[in-house]
Amino acid sequence: MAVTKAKPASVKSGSATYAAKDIQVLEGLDPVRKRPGMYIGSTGLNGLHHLIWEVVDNSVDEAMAGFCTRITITLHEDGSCEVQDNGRGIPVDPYPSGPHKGKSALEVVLTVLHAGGKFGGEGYKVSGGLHGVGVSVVNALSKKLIAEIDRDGTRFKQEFVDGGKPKSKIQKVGASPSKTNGTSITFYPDPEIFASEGVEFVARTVLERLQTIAFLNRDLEVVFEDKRAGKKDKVTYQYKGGIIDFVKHLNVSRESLFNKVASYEASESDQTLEIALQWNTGYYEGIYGYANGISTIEGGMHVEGFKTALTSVVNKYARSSGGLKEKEENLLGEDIREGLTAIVTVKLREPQFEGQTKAKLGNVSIRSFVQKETNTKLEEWMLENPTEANRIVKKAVAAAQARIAAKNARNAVRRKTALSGAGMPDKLKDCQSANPADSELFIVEGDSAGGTAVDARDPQTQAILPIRGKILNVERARLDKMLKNTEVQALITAIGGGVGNDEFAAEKARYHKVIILADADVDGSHIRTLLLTFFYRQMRPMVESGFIYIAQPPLFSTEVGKEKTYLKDESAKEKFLAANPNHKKEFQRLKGLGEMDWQELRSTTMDSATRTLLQVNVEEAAEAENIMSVLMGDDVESRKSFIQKNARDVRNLDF
Ligand code: 0RA
Repeated sequence: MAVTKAKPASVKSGSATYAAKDIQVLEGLDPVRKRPGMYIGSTGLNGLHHLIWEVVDNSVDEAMAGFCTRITITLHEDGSCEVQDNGRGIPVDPYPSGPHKGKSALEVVLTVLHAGGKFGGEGYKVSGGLHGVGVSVVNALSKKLIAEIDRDGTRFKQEFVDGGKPKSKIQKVGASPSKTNGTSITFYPDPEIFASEGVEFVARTVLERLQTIAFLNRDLEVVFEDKRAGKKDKVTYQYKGGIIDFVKHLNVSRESLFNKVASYEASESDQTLEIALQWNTGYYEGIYGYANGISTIEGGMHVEGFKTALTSVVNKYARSSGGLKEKEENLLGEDIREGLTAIVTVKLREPQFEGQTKAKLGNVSIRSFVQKETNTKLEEWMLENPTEANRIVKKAVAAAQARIAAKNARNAVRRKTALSGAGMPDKLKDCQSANPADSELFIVEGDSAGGTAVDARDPQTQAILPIRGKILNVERARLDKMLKNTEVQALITAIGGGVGNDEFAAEKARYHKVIILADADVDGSHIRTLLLTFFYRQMRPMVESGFIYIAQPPLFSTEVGKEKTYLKDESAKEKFLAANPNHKKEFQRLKGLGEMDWQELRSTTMDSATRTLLQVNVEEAAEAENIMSVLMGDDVESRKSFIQKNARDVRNLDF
């Protein structure tokens, strides 16, 4: 999912003694309430959860600085979120002079934008950075916030209301209940700010993030407690192995190539790296990059440096061990990365986040650092672990052979297309328009549904290609096999932009909407997943251009009088029942496209005036690829449990 990020914080070194005077002061909180999106990305659910990340990141910073071993996140029954840590406690001493004279440091941290330890604190060598817009932003967007600080045996408390207004000065409320220092921030998100999607936190979203934080911060204890009505849950994450455990966790559902996880770390002046990697017997690569604890889904310099060195180290080893003969070509990076799971986490000052979603690390200096360290440390690891190293080489050689086979298969398809001239596949019912911008191609599962779709279409702009899903469905194999499938060949010819990652040209595509129309059952979602993986792998520009869609045939039907009414999904059904409280007729759960006649298929699913389409983005297509590796992997148990878990709402299988 695309996450919009706020401005990265900068880190400067300052004086050795940290006191209130060191906290720099920029501005009040009004701008935050005026333009919340600027600070937390959005005011939807993403933005709401951003408030938690913001507060937690402060505690994580305290942990990174070596002062905190446990962070507890509690979702309270009254809708608030509490983040508690056993760090040093936010300073409470009053400002001796200046515009904030007399105010406590705590109050300034919570009421002044960009104030905080990150700007000048000696203890904060490396900052969480990206989320570091400051906890004052959380205060600004909360209807109430309570800060409780334990320092040197005393409990301090200060409360804020209505977007960060202090209710009173900081108070000493007695002795600390426990002997340790620490900070607790309890905030109530302002429902007026988060009006569009509400203020209810989603436990699963929080859990996922907290688990990642625990993996990235070895040994840090991260406790989650859900105390909300009907939700009771308590989970503790703590990993002695850190990112080694992270890699094992990512590979649990897969069959690993060997048991060991390679890992190394390094640091130089202002930057550090930690890398862990392992291969599985699958075909996909998963390199997960982090910079200062922030996920860099678009990659960046750290990941580039890692990939470059990995390619060179493995080739060097392959040559010297005889795994690769003298006359054979070098292995490509993609061959070596097949089945690789890796965590590349770096910490640095002033991280530059670039790219569409500000999730790509731009600092050039980190590339050579990661490359240099990987070159020496990974080579050492391979020399010390020859059994594992030889397996890596063997797998990469097999991947290279498969790559060459796939290329030959693509060339064969291309030659065939060229021989038959502009000849379109027999199965394709093309549209009359020759303008790609208003042409749509429906890929329809099954010949019979294909026939109905032909009747239902607008022949001017809508083309139909029936595809027999079963054929794809049974193949547990690489994409090169998929290319040998005649249905897929027809698809390539119909789209007309070529095939393969280097050659595909979206500007030659004959349709700017390619719409997958499959049944709402397990087979249907399997086919969707396969096709999405195919587009992601072989026609990625189609996905990047937003040309790939998923049709949304209705899930339910019911009768109103003599008329059949179709309802898109569960929420449409609920809305319908709310509007028709006396409706007694049953609801049918629609499984197949075959249950509708052509008029119904047209109005519910195909007619551009009345249908809804899901546009597929790159991350969703990438996720389909992950799902495919679970569906097609050798681990029967996780495949079974995955299908069972997702069978209730088969649409989940897509994303
Ligand atoms: C600035 C200085 C010091 C601690 C902190 C900030 C701090 C901030 C947060 C936010 C959440 N938990 C936190 N824990 C600590 C150090 C003050 C000193 O020298 O004692």
